[in-house]
Amino acid sequence: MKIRSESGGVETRIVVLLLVSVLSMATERCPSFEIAKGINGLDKIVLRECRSRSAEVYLYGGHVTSWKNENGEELLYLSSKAIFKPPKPIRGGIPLCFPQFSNYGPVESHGFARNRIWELDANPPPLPSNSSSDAFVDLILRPKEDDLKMWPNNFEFRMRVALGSEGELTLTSRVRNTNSDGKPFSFTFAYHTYFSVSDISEVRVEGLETLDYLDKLRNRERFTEQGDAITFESEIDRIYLSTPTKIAILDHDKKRTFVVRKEGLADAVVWNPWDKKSKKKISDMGDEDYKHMLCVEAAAIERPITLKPREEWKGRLELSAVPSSYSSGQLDPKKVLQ
Ligand code: TA6
Repeated sequence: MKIRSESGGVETRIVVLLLVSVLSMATERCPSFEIAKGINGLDKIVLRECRSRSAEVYLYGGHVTSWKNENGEELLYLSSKAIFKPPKPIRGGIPLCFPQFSNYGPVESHGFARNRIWELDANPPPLPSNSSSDAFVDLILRPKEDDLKMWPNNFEFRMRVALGSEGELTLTSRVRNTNSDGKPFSFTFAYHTYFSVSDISEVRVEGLETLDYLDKLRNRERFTEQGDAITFESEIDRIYLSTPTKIAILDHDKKRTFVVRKEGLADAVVWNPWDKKSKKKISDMGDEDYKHMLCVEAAAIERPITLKPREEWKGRLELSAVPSSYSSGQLDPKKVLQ
């Protein structure tokens, strides 16, 4: 753009002013943390990272419902029919299954943490973090009277949701046994993550090859994964046992790979309800939605976590979305396990 002298002067100033305001807006807004009213007036936290990446967490369920990349693209599936009204869990995003995964215990399926109102944690104990992020929020859940009737244990469930400088989304959970009667307790757990995919029949999951799994569609019988990657052509509902800490979901159409890194969570659940179950059994999910979602859930199921009073467990999930070419080589299970 050629700037002429006299009028050129004025134009330069305008350009500079524009640049300054864009920059100040950008620096002002990022990284940032904002409390806002979400669907049905439920409180949510909006995290923003500098390059227009963002994440949203509802206090209802401590539930991450959105994670967007620098192009503003949504990376998590959230059902258009999701119900944002207690006690119905929100369909999509990252529901938290605690103190019980599925019906592995005495309380309601997937536990009660996902349909309780969490609080902002004003003074969380320090959390050594290995990722640089200033956009984060700390939440806390403690049992209410009704919860204690169902699951008679006192606990503090703290969770930090952080949006990293490379756009990675990290959820770090810390569960502490605060029973004053000396009683230990055990629980199972899952980050029930719904990934948004372009076309489920074009997706493959790497990192679970050769592992044993419990197949919910076959009475939770134990089988061994034979394939060199998991691909999808029908309903799947499996708990993969003692998996590597890194799993990849390759979405060829989108030339995107989700990398799931996990700590303190030995297992991984892979779920897609496919057409029949979506239509017949899952009213808060669109009939065709199964084509655009896949749950890969970092979990602790086979060996429940047991905590004595004052003991604390930490379970960390880090999600990143990278251009596909990066991944497939890197995530050869043999290499990953080295
Ligand atoms: O994680 C897989 C699974 O346990 C499936 O069996 C299916 O029930 C899914 O969770 C959804 O559960 P929800 O209670 O949210 O409908």
